[in-house]
Amino acid sequence: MEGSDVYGNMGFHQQTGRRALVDRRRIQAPAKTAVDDEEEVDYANIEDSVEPEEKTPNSKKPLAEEPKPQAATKSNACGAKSIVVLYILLIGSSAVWMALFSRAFAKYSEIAAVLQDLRTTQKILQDNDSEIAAVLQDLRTTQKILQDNDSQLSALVTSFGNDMSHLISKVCIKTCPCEWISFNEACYYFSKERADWHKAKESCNSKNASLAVISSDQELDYLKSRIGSTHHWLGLSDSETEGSWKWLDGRLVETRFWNSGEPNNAANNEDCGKVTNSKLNDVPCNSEEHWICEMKL
Ligand SMILES: [Ca+2]
Ligand SMILES: [Ca+2]
Repeated sequence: MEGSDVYGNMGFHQQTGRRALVDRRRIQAPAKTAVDDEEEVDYANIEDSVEPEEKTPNSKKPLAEEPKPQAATKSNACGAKSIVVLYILLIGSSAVWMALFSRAFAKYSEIAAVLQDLRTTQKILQDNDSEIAAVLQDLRTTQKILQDNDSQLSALVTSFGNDMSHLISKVCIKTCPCEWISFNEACYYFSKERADWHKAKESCNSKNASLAVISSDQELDYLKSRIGSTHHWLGLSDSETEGSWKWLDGRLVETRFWNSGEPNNAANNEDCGKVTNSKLNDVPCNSEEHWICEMKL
């Protein structure tokens, strides 16, 4: 059919015109863009859209109306919306990342401050440890000194105890009983009561002592100084042999110890001797006098 051939030629001319229009746009475009690609896609769509027209030879569309780029305009709007959405997403994600980064930075700052505090605390503890170690060392040194001193003190106490025991033993030996007086390693007892010579002698014996006997001028002078004006029996008599005066220890009585004119054996009854503030005198043994007991240390 000629009509079909004519319409078919018209479709061919329409395709040729559109391709020429696209080629001009490509030539006029400074560079290939995504939009151009879309146009190419549109071109294909156009071709596709033309094909049904080939199948419908009755369609009569003017050549000038077909090149309208409606699909390209829609694609550009859709791309712009996508770009806006992308920008919005990019801005939103950037804001989120900024917020997260700010929060992380704040946390990092807090952690850094905590770490700094921990380091400071650790340093303080280390310093305190050093001080404590020094104090402990001083304490150990002091403890050792105290232990050494304690050992020395224990040794001193032991030595002191031994010395004290030794001294006490000596003091006990050299100490006279109560109411006794010490002189030249001897103890003397001066009686407050009076008795005859024999009772006086027994009294001294009951005290593990004896009537005092004189061994030196110093002893006689000492006893005289203690009795004052009173008279005291001593351990001397001539009861065994008249005129032979002896001390109770068996020694003869020294002549120089007698008072002047003594012993005179007055009334032929003076067989016992006593001491006065003027040396020795013989008197009757039944006379009642004070007496002096003597105990050797
Ligand atoms: Ca006589
Ligand atoms: Ca006489």
